[in-house]
Amino acid sequence: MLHLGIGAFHRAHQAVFTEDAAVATGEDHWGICGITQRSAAVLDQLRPQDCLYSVLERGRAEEQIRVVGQVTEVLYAAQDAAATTSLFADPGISLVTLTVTEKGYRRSAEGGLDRADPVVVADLAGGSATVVGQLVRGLQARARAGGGPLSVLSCDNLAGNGRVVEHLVLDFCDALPAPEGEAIGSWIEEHVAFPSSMVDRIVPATSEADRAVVARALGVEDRAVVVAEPFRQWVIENRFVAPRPAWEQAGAELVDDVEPYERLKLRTLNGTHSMLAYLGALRGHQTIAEAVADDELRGWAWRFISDDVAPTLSADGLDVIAYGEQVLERFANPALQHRTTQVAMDGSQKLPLRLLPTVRARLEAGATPEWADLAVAGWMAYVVRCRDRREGSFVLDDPLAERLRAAVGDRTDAVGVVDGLVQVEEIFGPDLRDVRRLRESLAGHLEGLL
Ligand code: CS2
Repeated sequence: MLHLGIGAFHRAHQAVFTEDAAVATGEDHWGICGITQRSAAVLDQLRPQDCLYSVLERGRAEEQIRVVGQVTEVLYAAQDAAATTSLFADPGISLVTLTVTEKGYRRSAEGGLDRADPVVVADLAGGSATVVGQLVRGLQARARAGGGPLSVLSCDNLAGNGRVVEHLVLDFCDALPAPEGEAIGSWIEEHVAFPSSMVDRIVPATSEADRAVVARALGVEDRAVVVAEPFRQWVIENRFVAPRPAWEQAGAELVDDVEPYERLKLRTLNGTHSMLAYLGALRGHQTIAEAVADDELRGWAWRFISDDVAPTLSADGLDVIAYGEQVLERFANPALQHRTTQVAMDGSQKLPLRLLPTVRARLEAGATPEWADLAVAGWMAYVVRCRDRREGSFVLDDPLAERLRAAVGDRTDAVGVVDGLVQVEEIFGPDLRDVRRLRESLAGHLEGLL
């Protein structure tokens, strides 16, 4: 299979499921060719060591190390564009998976292809720098070579991630010159499936201390160590048109409708993660575990889950309360040095997916989402703090950082900051800025936080 975005999460999650499936079934013909996107760093780490790497699993009481051998090659999209495109045409490839993070899809405020993005424009002219460009150019190569069906499986934290990819790919085809775009568009509709999946495993950034632990244990230097919690979950929409690994033999769940699981995970786990990241960072907590150990923050997180998130998911029939309790226990794992700043990254891409759906659903139900509003206000206070502090853990790492700085300006009053930030349509859409009681609730929380 091809994997776009071979970062730490993929290596601790999907590659592990794939190796476990190989062990369980004895079918060890699934190799992963990773296409790294942002830099050649992962390629430089993995290639010299035969693409082997270790997963340092840090449980509360014990840690385990396993060496994973499922990755067989790594390419760098910017340097190996031709090789990447031709791999799509390889009959040995039946599956493409993605973990390119929320910002990797380069979507417009409306959720479609951002045709104003200069990199997208360049790809429409023949490039393949964007993920959607790599997919379409690769599928064109496959179509030209008379290749067979292919499944494209997103493993990113987006609701309906398979639909998101399909929509972007077909949007890209529509934006191509007519005969070319129609030809590849109809080929894709006939030969490609875009199943969705919900993925879950906490994978903190690897530290030098982690690498030292592995070096002592293995007796070799592994420059590609990834760190993870013991827990992992993968719920996959059973909609494939070509062979795939038997991931269900490794504990993955194949379901007809994955969206209830995605909503549960995004709104409960990821929403609470962001709440604890921003409110925790503002209190000087370096890690999520420290934030959860703060009784007041844990109490607020619990109210967020039980009072605001749970009512929005009642129709899905999943046990939000039990899941929420498990999530807070996972967050409390002191062995994971999961930094609040790591989770705080890319807030402009994350809030619309993990916090604002809860806000919207509660407003539509006529309720005031006190705790979800507190989480959003926490993000706003974090943006202000990054403007004022610009050091240490307060650097605004966000693709819209400049937009956000401009939206906040030099305002110091809560009402002014809220009014500035709710204007950012990529985050709040065209509607939420006009919801007076939301603005008032956010300003009330933000006043206290500032
Ligand atoms: C985290 C996620 O950094 C973040 O935004 O909320 O990476 C989270 O750790 C994973 O989704 C857990 O499955």
